[in-house]
Amino acid sequence: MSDDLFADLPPPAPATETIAPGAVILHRFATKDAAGLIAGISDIERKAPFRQMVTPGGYQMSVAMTSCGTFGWVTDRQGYRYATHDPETHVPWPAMPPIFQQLATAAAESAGYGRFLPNSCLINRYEAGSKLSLHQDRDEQDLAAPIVSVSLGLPAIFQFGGINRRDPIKRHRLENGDVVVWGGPTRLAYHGIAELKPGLHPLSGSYRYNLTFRKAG
Ligand code: MD3
Ligand code: FE
Repeated sequence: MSDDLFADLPPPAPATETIAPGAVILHRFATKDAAGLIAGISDIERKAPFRQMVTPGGYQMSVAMTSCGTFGWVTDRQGYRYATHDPETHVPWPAMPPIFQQLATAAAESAGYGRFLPNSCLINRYEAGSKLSLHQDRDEQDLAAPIVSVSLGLPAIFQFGGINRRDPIKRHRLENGDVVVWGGPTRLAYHGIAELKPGLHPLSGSYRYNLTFRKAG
């Protein structure tokens, strides 16, 4: 009889996993904050409801979005952009809650990017069947600043390619509390989220949320 109960299992994923130059997954970095972050989302959505926006090409997105902070990301038939006011309500986006900003700053620091002070947080809400097609994030003014992303609730498969659309794609499972920091050479990498599988999460019910912190303007 083996006295090592774990002898047949693969080693656990390291807490900090570099998946490409400049891209670091901080596994479970936000797990302890997850309930507080989801409470923050509920607060924000009362002031700036989730909405499924239309792309410049005329397709309605399956992901519902809202924002907080000085700048919010919006899309319509005119194009993609950052705006200081919610186009639905014409009021400024809700302030970024201190726990949001503190987490983003701590994660960037932990991943080796000095002092990161985001002025925008895009909040994505996925339900079963929602997906985000392969894209680049290049609407931000300061492309030298990293992006910090926080996964909450149901798990998803993250698709991560290269700088060219046709570069091979790697897949990573992102779970509740996982934080990813993207900067340097991967800041303009193509990425997406595969169709969300149905499920129930104790903190988020049938949803997955993703926060992306950006230096937008
Ligand atoms: C790699 N969100 O909001 S987060 C987005 O899970 C977005 O909702 C996805 O892509 C989500 O734009 C993925 C991971 C992510 C975010 C930004 C990146 C990866 C990135 C920017 C550059 C490279
Ligand atoms: Fe993106």
